[in-house]
Amino acid sequence: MTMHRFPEDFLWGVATSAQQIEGGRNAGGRGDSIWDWHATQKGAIEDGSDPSRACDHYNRWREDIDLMSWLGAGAYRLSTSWSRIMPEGRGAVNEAGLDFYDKLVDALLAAGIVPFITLNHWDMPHALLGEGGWASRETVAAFVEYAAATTERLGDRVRHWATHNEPWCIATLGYEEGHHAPGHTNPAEALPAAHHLLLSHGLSVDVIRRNVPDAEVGIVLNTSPAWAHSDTDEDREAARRFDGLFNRWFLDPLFRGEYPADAIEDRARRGHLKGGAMPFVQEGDMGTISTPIDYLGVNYYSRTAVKAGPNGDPIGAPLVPKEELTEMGWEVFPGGLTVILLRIVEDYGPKNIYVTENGIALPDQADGSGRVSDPRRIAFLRSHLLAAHRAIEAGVPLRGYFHWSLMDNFEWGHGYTKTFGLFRVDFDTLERTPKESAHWYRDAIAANAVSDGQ
Ligand code: IFM
Repeated sequence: MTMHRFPEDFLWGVATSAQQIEGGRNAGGRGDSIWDWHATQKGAIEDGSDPSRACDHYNRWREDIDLMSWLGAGAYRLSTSWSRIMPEGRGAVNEAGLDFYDKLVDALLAAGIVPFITLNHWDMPHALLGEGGWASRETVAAFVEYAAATTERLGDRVRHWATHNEPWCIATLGYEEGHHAPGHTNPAEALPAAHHLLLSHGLSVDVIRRNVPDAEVGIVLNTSPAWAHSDTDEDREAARRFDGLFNRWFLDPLFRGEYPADAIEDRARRGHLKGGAMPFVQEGDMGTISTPIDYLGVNYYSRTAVKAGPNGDPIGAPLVPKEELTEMGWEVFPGGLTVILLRIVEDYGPKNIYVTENGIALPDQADGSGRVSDPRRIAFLRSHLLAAHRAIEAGVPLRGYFHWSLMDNFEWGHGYTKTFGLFRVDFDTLERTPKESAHWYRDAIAANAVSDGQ
């Protein structure tokens, strides 16, 4: 058995997001978000639930910081709720909303936990939807206002900021496929939405730097290496297309200041861009989007094995039997983390990288005393941390790892049916109980090392 030691300053963390844990829907002047509204739409949430109470973190945040201290976590990735801070999306700031995060940040720092704040983890104020949400360029200025107000208040204590979480999900699942809020199914909205997200990111980077001494500013992308399902030309071509639309559509503008030409052609062929034109891209936008950042947040859950569909369009088709997939239907493929990290470094050269999310949804049955034995999560953690370690050895500037998630929470369109937490949450009593994986992670953090179990 070999112990694989991490760098001395490696940050071990856990991650959550406001909408998924806070609850307190109308508390302290908070406005509704698009997810509060989306959850009221028939059939939008698998179990008919909503995030109004979620984990009640809004009232139990002290207890949740104690959980992190028990784990020995050095960092916590959270998001602020735009609807709590600016209930109308722009304009008036809700001081009570900022007060909530003020107290939370102070308590985290007092516990020796470094806060990493993401400004937009999908919960845009519902008031902005009337103008088109992210499909409208007007939303860009609203987001910058919110970023300014939030960093002005918290920037004296919080150094690490991310603008958006997983813009692909917002644009594609929200505006094209309709699985996420606001539930639109209009492919013509997805690319403008993605562009406005990126533009608001670029504009906010400077604003955040003005408000935060010694700031570390980045953005968080969901990444997945594309795997051709077979060695046929068709499947290889489909994998290239998937990579263009999923990974490079965001990485290229951020690091190279341009959208990938092959992916533009693919979109145009699918009729999503009339004549290949992108009228939503205005002069100067690409320079703004590619404003240098301090770190890239990489969310990694799985590779994507891709088959060619009827028009050659990419179709995800896992390479392993169904029984081996997670509750989300995702393949466990730790090697993909090393692959994507190496590729990002080689192709884009970010200064620093954090794995800002990585985790697994399992059936997680509790026994009579609420105890959860989750050996598959422990195996997942071990194999992915070893994959991250291999990347560090190969020269990737990986500075930390945030497990998704601290605790079971509101998993968007799946409601409370998918559990990713290190801590089990009983959604009747709201009691938190460490799963066996929480004990394992705690030991790994204390050792600053992971054994390969051999
Ligand atoms: O729960 C989500 C999170 O909000 C964004 N990344 C993926 C997680 C699991 O689906």
